[in-house]
Amino acid sequence: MFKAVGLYNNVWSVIIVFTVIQAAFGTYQVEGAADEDGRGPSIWDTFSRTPGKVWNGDTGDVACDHYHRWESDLDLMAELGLDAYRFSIAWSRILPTGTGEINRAGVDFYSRLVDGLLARGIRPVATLYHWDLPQPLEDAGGWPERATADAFERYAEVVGAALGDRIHTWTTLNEPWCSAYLGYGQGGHAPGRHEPAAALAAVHHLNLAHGRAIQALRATSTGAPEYSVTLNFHVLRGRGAGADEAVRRIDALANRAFTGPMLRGAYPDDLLADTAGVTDWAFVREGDLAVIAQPIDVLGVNYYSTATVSLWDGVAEQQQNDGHKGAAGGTAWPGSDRIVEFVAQDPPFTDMGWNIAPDGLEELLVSLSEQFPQQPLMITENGAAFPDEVAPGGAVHDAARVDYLQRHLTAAHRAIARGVDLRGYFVWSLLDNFEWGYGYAKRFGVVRVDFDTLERTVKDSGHWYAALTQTRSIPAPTRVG
Ligand code: IFM
Repeated sequence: MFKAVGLYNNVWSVIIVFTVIQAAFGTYQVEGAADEDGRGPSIWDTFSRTPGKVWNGDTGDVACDHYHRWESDLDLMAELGLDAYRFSIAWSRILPTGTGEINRAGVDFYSRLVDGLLARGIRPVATLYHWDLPQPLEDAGGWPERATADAFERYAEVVGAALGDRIHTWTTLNEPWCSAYLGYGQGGHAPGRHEPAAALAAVHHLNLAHGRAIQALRATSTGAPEYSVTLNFHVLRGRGAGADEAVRRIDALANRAFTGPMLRGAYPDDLLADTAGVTDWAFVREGDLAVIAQPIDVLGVNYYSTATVSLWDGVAEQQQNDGHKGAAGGTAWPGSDRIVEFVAQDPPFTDMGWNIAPDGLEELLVSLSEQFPQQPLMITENGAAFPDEVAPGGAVHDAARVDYLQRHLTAAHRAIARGVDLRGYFVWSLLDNFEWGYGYAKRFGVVRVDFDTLERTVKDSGHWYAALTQTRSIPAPTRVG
C-alpha cells in the first residue's frame, strides 16, 4: 500500500493513501440484454415486470446497455484514470437455471470484459452475487433454503475456473442484508416476500454461501486473487430512553448477523435471543460456522448515511428508514419490529432521503478496525443520488455530489490518519443506472446516462473524480463548461 508521508495542506488537498480509486456497477442495474445470449430470468426480472413493484414500471431490460457498450464504457473508465472496476456477474448468464448446464456465451462475455479491463490497465474486481437470484432457485424456495447455498457453491466453482486466472479481487456477496431482509422480510426487493422467519433463514444461507464460495473460488482460481465480501453497515445513533437497547438490537440484526459468523465464527448470543420468537435457528447445522468463517483478504464496506433508532413508544408510526422502501409491507427487522423504530434524521439529505453524514464513515471505519484489527478494509460503495439538471450545452454541474464525495473521501482519510488499514475506495456509481425499487428515477452516477438515447456525459463529479485518480489527492471543486 502507498503510504502518505507528505504534509496535509488543507482538507481539500490531502495526499491520499488508497491504492485503488475506482467505480462500481451491479449487473442487473447496468447490463440490459435481459433475454440475450442464453441469460436465464432472475428474481429481479420477475419482480420488476410485476406491476406496482418498481417506480414507473421500470425494468432492467435495457438499463445502460452495458452488455453491448462495455468496450466504450471501459474506454471511458480508462480516460477517467480508474485503476479498478468493481462489477457483478449475473449468475443466470453463467447458469441460466442456477444449476445445470453452463452457458458458454455468458462465460465468454465476462471473459472478454476481464480481458478488456486488463488490456486497459484496470483491475477486475468481481462480485458473484448482487441480488439477482436465478428465478428457478427462487421457485424452489430461494435463500431460505439450504439448496440455494449448495447451488451458489457450484456457481462459484464455475466462475472461479473460468476467470480465476485473471480476477484481482473476488467478492462473494454484495449487501446480503438487502437480499435477506428486504427480499424476504420487508418485501421491497425481489422476491418481495414478507416472512420474518424466512428472512433469518436467508441470512444464514447467504452467510453459508459466502463461506462455501470462498472455498470454491480458492480451489478453482489459478491466479493469485484476493478474497472479500461486501457488507452495508448500519451506523446507528440512539435517541430517547432505551436508546442503547434500540442500537444494540439493530446492530445485531444489521451488522453482527454477518460479521459474527463471517469474522468471528459465531452468531451473537443477543441476536439469537432477540429473534427467539421468530425462529429457533435450527437451520444452522453442525460445521456451518467453521465453513462460513473463511479468512478474507479485505472486507468491503458500503456506506451512504447513518440511521437513528429509539425504542418504539407504541404510538409513533414505524418508519422503516432502510433506504430501499419500494412497495413494501413487511418488516426488515425480524424480532425487533414494533420494539425499535427508525426516527427522522437531520438534514441535509440526498435525493434518496438519506442524511449526509461523512463523520459516520470515519466512525464506521475506525470502529471496524477496532473490532477486527487484523482485517484490511475497502470502501466498496459510497456516493449520492441527486436530481441532476442538464445545463444548456449539455454539462451537468452536480456540485452537491462533488461536495458529498469530497467530504466522504476526507472522512476516509481521517480514518486512515487514525490508523485504519483502508486499501481503496470505489465511488457508487460510474453511470446512472437502475436503482432497484426506484427504477431510473434516482441518479447516482458521476457520468450521466440519457435513458432515451443511452448517451453518456461526464458530470462535473466525473471530471472531479478523474482529477482525484490522476493526482491522488482530493481536488477542489470542479465546474466544467
Ligand atoms: O444501487 C445500490 C447498489 O446496488 C447497492 N448498494 C446501494 C446502492 C444505492 O442504493
